[in-house]
Amino acid sequence: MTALADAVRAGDRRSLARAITLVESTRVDHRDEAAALLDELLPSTGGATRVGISGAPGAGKSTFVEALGLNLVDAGHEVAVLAVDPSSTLGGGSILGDKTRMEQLSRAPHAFIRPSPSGGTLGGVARRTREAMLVCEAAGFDVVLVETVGVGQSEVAVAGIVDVFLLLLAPGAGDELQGVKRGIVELADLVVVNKADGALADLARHTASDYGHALHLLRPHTEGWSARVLTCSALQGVGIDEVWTVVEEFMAAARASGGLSRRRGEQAREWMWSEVSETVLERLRSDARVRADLDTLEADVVAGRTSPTAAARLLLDRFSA
Ligand SMILES: Nc1nc2c(ncn2[C@@H]2O[C@H](COP(=O)(O)OP(=O)(O)OP(=O)(O)O)[C@@H](O)[C@H]2O)c(=O)[nH]1
Ligand SMILES: [Mg+2]
Repeated sequence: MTALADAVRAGDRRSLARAITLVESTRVDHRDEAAALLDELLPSTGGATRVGISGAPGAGKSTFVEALGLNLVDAGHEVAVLAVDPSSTLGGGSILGDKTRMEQLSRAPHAFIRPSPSGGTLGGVARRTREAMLVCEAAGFDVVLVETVGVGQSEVAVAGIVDVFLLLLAPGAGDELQGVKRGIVELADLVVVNKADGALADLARHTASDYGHALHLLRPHTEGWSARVLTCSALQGVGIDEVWTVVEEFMAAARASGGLSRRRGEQAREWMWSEVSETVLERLRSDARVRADLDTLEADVVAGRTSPTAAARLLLDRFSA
């Protein structure tokens, strides 16, 4: 693991990819290796600006990430993009589409794009993404962009691993119509109305001012920061630099107030507990005493002969006996 850690830190791309594959693996022996690797890498992490980017399907997230990523690379940044899509499998569906949409960025030497595979729980997706993020930081990336689709719960998980959470919207519809849950709007540190170009420009401005008013009524996601609303056109590359300027303002304020280290500390604490929950559950499920007559017990629960609560207690008692 030390050799792999050294190669990651030296910026070797193949080792970076191997390291991420390792942290994504669910095999028990791989989990142990991944933990050792992350321990080695930990002192070299923490140096990136971690940005979560969410929005309904078709809002233009991938186009936006590509435009922002290219600007950042041009400005001398090293940019890693992690695309979280709990609904697709590795190499499947929309991830492949994203790859093509981020065609230029994926060819840029100072950028690295990596889809996060689904499979397993949402907590698992967040865990793997978080670990992949740390590996990227150790490899020297100073910006990590995490893209996720804003329809389910994945953004709540993603908001729990980033420094700043950006919600990308298309002009027009209110959040319900865009399939974005109110709870997700509440997580936003920054709302960006995309597609502010051509015939949609006016509508984009209206949408932005609507959100400006709405956000005034919400409790800010980050203490001491009122969520900002901007417009941009990812397609034409207009307004992208302004978005980054606000991200940097956010980071500067969060560093100065101590909010950034508090947030990261809190995230690490929560991560520890979700790690505990996941691991306990994995061990419980594979425990011989638990598995003994599991089929019968489950059948009893299904048939209503045993209550779920009683069955759960029985399993837990066996496990902790
Ligand atoms: N007019 C206009 N169209 C845009 C803009 N940004 C993206 N689009 C278009 O919107 C469509 C969806 O863009 P994507 O970047 O794939 O959107 P996405 O949010 O990543 O979509 P999913 O990954 O499927 O959730 C594409 O046809 C883009 O060309 C923009 O700034 N202006
Ligand atoms: Mg996309």
